[in-house]
Amino acid sequence: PALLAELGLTRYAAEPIWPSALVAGEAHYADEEARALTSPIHGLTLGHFAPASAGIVNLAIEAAHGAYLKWRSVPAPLRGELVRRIGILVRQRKTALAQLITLEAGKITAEAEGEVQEWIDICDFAVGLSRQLHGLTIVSERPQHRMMEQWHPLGAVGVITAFNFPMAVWAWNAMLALVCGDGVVWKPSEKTPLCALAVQTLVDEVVESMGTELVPVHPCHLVLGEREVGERLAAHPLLPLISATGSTRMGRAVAQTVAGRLGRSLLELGGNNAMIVTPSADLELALRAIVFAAVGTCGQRCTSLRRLIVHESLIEQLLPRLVRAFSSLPIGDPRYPHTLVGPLIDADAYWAMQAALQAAQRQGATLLCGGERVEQDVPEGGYYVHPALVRVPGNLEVVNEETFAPILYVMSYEELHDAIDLHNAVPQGLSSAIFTDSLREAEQFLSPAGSDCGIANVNIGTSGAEIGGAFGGDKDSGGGRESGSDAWKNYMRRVTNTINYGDHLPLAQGIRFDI
Ligand code: UN1
Repeated sequence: PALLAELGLTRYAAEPIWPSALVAGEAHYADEEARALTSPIHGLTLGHFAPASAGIVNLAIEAAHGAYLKWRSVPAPLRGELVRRIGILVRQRKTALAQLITLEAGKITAEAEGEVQEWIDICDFAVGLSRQLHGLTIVSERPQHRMMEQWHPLGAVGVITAFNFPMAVWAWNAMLALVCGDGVVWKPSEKTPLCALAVQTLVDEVVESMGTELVPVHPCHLVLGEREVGERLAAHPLLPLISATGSTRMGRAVAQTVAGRLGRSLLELGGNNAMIVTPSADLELALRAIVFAAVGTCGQRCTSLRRLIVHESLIEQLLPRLVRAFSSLPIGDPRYPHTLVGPLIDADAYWAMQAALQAAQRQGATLLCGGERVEQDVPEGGYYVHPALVRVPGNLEVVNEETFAPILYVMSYEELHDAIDLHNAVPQGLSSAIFTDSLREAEQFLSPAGSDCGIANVNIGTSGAEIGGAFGGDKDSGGGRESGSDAWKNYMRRVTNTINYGDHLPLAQGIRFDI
């Protein structure tokens, strides 16, 4: 109760059924059948919520579109002021927000706080950006003409997010969309509605505290629900951009619906991230990077390390050390400060992990350690597992799939070009890394003929990207780029202007058309 009070959630969480939507700061309750939400920590029920009905979803989309019509004319630096104040309140509530992430998504405290920090960081980034939404000026081929580009707000943006980053991924999208002058409708994962209610409540509080003179409308809205709600967003013509994070299967469905109406989609889908460890690698660094990337967030990041491609000369040395590291991890209640591996999100995730391990062994892999459920010294009712290390001869069929659990497949290589081929021979292309002290090897990995991922790192792991870079990957990872760099352009529309300040009307390409 103290946590809910600190997050301004008392009034919602006290209800037998939580609101299905927060639209313009107002709670809406759906008649649909409610479902119980349990915590991955101990399986205890946290509350109930009903998916938003079609009517409520439409209301939220129309509210976001209506908001955009006003918000687009507020000068961008003033839009940035809203984001600046959101960032201040997030800082004040950082601990409580992180505790809620831990409770609902099962993340350990340090990683939950890291996630809230990502929100704070993207606020700062977006505030700076609010004075830098600039276009080019271009010389014209015609005398006394000038060309320029402007970036205008795009409209209302539909944001669909996953359970594993229940706040940060929305924040990457929403904080940029806000400074870009867009409205936002958010459908979070049905596994983390309470985090979403806390986030939306915080934004609504800031909007209301600023008064209608500074912020004439509520630009952000929330709808809870399952796949059907996401489908409604994807199909709606008032959402020119759908930004969706989740599985490749989900992304493919969203992309097809959005493309059918010629909308824009920004997709952050699965990864199958690998690290190459070469003979010159600093093994101490590599070991730490491997363990954090493979077992952090219990292997449930889209950037989690799933494949380790090790030079054959290192295998004998590295494997026993990895087995030791994997076998001695503090696994348990994510609220305890010394825990490094918390629970899987739910029973389905546990069974998917078991199925993958069995398939791997059927296909010729050897389980080196882990995979089994931890039942001692962990809260009853949660799905705690020993992270698994699996020796594979190469990219087996099961290795091509992303299993959202802590399984690390280890394979060996002889020549770097073979390692790069193995690296790229999966359907996904999100994040990648090489550990090497050889400049040649590092540059080869980063070159056009190297890693085919959207993120390629040297001497750091695959996960834990900073917000300043563009985040995303290619192939089955979806092709979208969010967060830093020039990802803001996704949330705006580009307009090319040509201005004639002369008293003639020359036509481009030298065309003569005298009347
Ligand atoms: C995700 O798992 O969906 O790079 C996002 C990372 C985090 C974001 C991951 N900054 O691991």
